[in-house]
Amino acid sequence: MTKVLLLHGPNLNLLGTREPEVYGSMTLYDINAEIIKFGAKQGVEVRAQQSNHEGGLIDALHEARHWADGVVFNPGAYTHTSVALRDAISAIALPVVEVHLSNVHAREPFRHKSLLAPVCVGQISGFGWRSYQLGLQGIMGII
Ligand code: CA2
Repeated sequence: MTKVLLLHGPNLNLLGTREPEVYGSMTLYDINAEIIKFGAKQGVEVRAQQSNHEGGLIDALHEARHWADGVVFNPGAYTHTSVALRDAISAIALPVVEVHLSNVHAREPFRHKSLLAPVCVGQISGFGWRSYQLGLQGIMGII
């Protein structure tokens, strides 16, 4: 069975509590449940994790080498800053798709640049929680 890591970065544990106009009203639990259900319908096992720490996200990516076929990753603000996450994505040699709830290209200029997108198979941004669903469909096609 195909297995996918659904990985969420910093502050995404707060989804549904603040800024619904930017990030929607679903909680992280709700989003995970939708994506796990969607994956199961397609015969894909989705395991969800979240960390507020760069090192925790790096560890999750490293561990994914041993069990996952691909990764759907919302790196949050680390998208725009983290050379360490970029190196981790390059190192694991698994397909990773970068996803964002909001359209980062329509926001502040500092969000337009992703250090991670060049080492990902693609980037999906701006479709709310459905960005994760589109990301999963994309990674399934690649796997
Ligand atoms: O749009 C996205 O998914 C982002 O990855 C979200 C990050 C942001 O830094 C990226 O530029 C784009 C921020 C996540 C913050 O999550 C919150 C959730 C609830 C309340 C406040 C923030």
